[in-house]
Amino acid sequence: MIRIGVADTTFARYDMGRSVIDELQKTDTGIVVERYTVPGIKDLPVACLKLFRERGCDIVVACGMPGPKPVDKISAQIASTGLMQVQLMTGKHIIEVFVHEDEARDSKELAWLSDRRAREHALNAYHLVRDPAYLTRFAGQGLRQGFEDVGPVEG
Ligand code: RDL
Ligand code: RDL
Ligand code: RDL
Repeated sequence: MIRIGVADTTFARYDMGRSVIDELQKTDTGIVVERYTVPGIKDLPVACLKLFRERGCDIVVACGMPGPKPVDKISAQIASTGLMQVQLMTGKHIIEVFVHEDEARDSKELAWLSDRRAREHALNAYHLVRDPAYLTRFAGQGLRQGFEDVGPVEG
């Protein structure tokens, strides 16, 4: 049985964890989801570590929303570095679903982007854990999560 962790935050202005879980539930009835919500992105690395060690997850999707200010960008870099460290400590993937508040023009687009990036990365996590070779068929295709794919270049 596949156990997928979802770590998310109360700081985020959109419930990306719910989008991830909704998307995962469409794929396969054999998935168990373990959710862990923390205050903010800097709390995500240990949340992910606990999802691996204490709740037996095979992969974790970590959702967070860095704010628009320089201090938030620094927090995002620290959080991301922590997530890398946990991946290297455990040898397991953490799919980082970060949506920066200033990527979107307004709150409506921020909600749309958050939902779509969360759902697309939920499927990336699902495929990585189900069949690590699956994504190779899309290698070099310029895929993005949220906004439109940019596609491959010719040459
Ligand atoms: O451990 C408690 C907090 O320090 C932690 O939750 C931080 O991640 C909170 N936080 C910041 O302190 C900050 O300056 C967050 C951001 N910016 C941010 O942009 N997004 C967050 N948290 O999710
Ligand atoms: O874990 C899921 C994603 O967070 C991870 O795949 C990132 O590497 C995706 N990514 C970004 O989030 C980003 O801001 C990438 C880039 N920029 C980039 O420039 N090139 C990438 N990925 O290959
Ligand atoms: O070059 C335009 C975008 O690719 C760029 O703004 C990316 O950095 C946007 N982005 C993030 O900022 C991020 O934190 C992306 C991701 N995560 C991601 O996981 N997937 C993306 N973009 O396609």
